[in-house]
Amino acid sequence: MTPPAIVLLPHVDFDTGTLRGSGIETAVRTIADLKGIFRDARALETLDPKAVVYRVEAYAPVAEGTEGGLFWGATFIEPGMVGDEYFMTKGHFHARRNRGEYYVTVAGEGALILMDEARQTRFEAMSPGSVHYIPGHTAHRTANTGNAVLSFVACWPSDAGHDYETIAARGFSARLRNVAGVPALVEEA
Ligand code: S6P
Ligand code: ZN
Repeated sequence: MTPPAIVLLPHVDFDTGTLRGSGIETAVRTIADLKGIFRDARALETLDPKAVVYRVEAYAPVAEGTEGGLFWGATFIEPGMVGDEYFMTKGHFHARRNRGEYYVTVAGEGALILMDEARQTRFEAMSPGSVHYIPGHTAHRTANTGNAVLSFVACWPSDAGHDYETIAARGFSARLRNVAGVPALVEEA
């Protein structure tokens, strides 16, 4: 009789959020990938285009677009600034607007910036253990406001999809900037 196949389950390191195992896909976003995301284009030009700003490790046990499935991911944002803005993710709405998501912070300090479809923007402080529910119809972006890597894990529906175009075209209505040493949302003019 053939012995049952040994399935190697993915494994999370709870000190760092790192995912290990087969089938984990990694995406890297460098300074060069983030042109147009930060307000200070001159400050961006002074940075090494190849420098990594963030990395995403994702586990997709079902095909993208599958209804009823869930994906798991971990995001790692390096500490750094572009002018007075913190290193941050591109940000997106889910393509299927009503799909929500959970984030749980593993390490570091940061902010989850949320914007609804009426372009009202707010943020939630992220620190180890903080649980963030991102409702549907809400664009989300994370920024590293600390001096060490910010890492968080995420779980979202496999049919959520990602709409980056809306944010690329119009951005968020407010930016998280270092104002007198403190992260603060500043409305776009
Ligand atoms: C996916 C989830 C995260 C982000 C990641 C990077 O729905 O929200 O895994 O993909 O934090 O951000 P972005 O905006 O570049 O996808
Ligand atoms: Zn998302």
